[in-house]
Amino acid sequence: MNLQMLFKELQLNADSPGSSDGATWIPTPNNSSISSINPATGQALGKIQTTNNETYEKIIVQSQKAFLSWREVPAPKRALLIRELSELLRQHKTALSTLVSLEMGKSLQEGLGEVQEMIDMADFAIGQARMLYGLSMHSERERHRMLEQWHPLGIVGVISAFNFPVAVWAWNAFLAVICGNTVIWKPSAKTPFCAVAVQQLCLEASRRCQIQHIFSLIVSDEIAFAENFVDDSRIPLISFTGSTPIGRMVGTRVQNRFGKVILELGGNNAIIVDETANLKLAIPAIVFGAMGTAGQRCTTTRRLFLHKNIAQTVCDNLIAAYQQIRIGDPLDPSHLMGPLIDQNAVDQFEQAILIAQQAGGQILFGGKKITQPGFYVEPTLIRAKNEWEIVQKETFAPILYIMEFDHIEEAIAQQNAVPQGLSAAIFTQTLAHSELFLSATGSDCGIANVNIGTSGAEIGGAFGGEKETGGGREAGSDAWKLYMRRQTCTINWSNQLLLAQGIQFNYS
Ligand code: UN1
Repeated sequence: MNLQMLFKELQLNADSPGSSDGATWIPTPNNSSISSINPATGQALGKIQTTNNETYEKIIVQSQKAFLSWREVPAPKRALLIRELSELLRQHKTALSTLVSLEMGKSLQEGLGEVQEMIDMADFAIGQARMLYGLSMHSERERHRMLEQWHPLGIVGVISAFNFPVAVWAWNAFLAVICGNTVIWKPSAKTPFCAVAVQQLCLEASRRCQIQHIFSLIVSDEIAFAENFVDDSRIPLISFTGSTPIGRMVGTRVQNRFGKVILELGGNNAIIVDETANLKLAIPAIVFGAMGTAGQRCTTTRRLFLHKNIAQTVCDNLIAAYQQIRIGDPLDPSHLMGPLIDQNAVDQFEQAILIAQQAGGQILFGGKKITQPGFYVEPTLIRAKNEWEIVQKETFAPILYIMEFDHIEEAIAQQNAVPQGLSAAIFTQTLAHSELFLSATGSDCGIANVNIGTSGAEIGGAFGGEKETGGGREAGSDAWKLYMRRQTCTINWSNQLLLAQGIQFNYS
């Protein structure tokens, strides 16, 4: 598909407005704009007009107003909007996936996977709309009934990262909307065209449902603008995906105004391979986990713990696999790895390699940037030590630190010995090792897998992690509850006022 056809199908142009109130686009041609860069070439794809304060105010007011009636629409009917959107996503899957690969740099297979994740999430949310269950409890007082119910919050602000420029918004937005909220999306300034394309589909779905102002879009790369959004007390929930340092600021600011926050921050995910592991499963899982999305997933495998008896075999197999991986234009299906997002990411990669080498790290494969247009680097394997400062840190690049162990307990302790707690995996054929890893004394991560890598979670489970990963949960299971407020109700249908705990309060 050539660029012109792609832009036509997704209704984009080289100077698109980035502000939409969910009914229409709000052009701000004289405002500043941001350029979207194709990381495979370093060339600009076009410009997006940023949102100014006046437009922001308009969008907030419309979104607040729309919420007042949206909350009264029955949840299964709200799901019809997501159903229309899921039809449009299916129809434009190839085009949107191509745009994701073009603007973000992930392989087309992974771009298709990302849009499929949106479609899966839509199907999940449509069903969930009929299952916003509350509990009923037995009151300690006779002829009393207790129950809890769930109500929508209002505006949900979604701040998403460049690495999953569309799917992570969908995890949040689809649940938020079936729960009766309206959504304002602030995408990464590195992938604004993906957001504009999705917003076009939202506008079309809204037109079909004759509804307005449910999905809004704001675009900016200014810190003051982002701070204003995060501090805005008209937004009861902010869901933020990004780095731990920025997440710490977002979390503190939202908490300061007693808003709710969902944080999905950095990971430092490790795979343990024990002496009984099936290496036919382990090797491809490690390779995909470490270099998929060029190491730019929050679930990327960054550390590898190998039992000393199989360490050499695994390293030899990994080097052989790494040699076969073709790197280049992500839209060429023979390339399994594309570029990093920008020059800064390449600099961070080089810096991390240098620091690891200075600490005594031994490079087994890669370690250099690739000198060609675009932001390409070599996927890298380094023998390292878990306690090194650089290994303790998330570097958003395809660097895998390799460590050895003697005992499984030691491997699990090392796996946990980082500030982050997103995703962990073990490869083993030993039941006791797998059970230990999954027990309360095992992995401390939000996601713990057996004979499956650290990345590539399905939407059906709750996604998120502990410690510096921020504690948020998104997507499946009961994550929907985070987009609603819980109300506990006690109903007295007797003819006397009974106080709880048997308290007597007789004054006549
Ligand atoms: C992210 O990197 O922010 O589990 C999300 C995975 C994907 C989502 C990653 N389903 O790797």
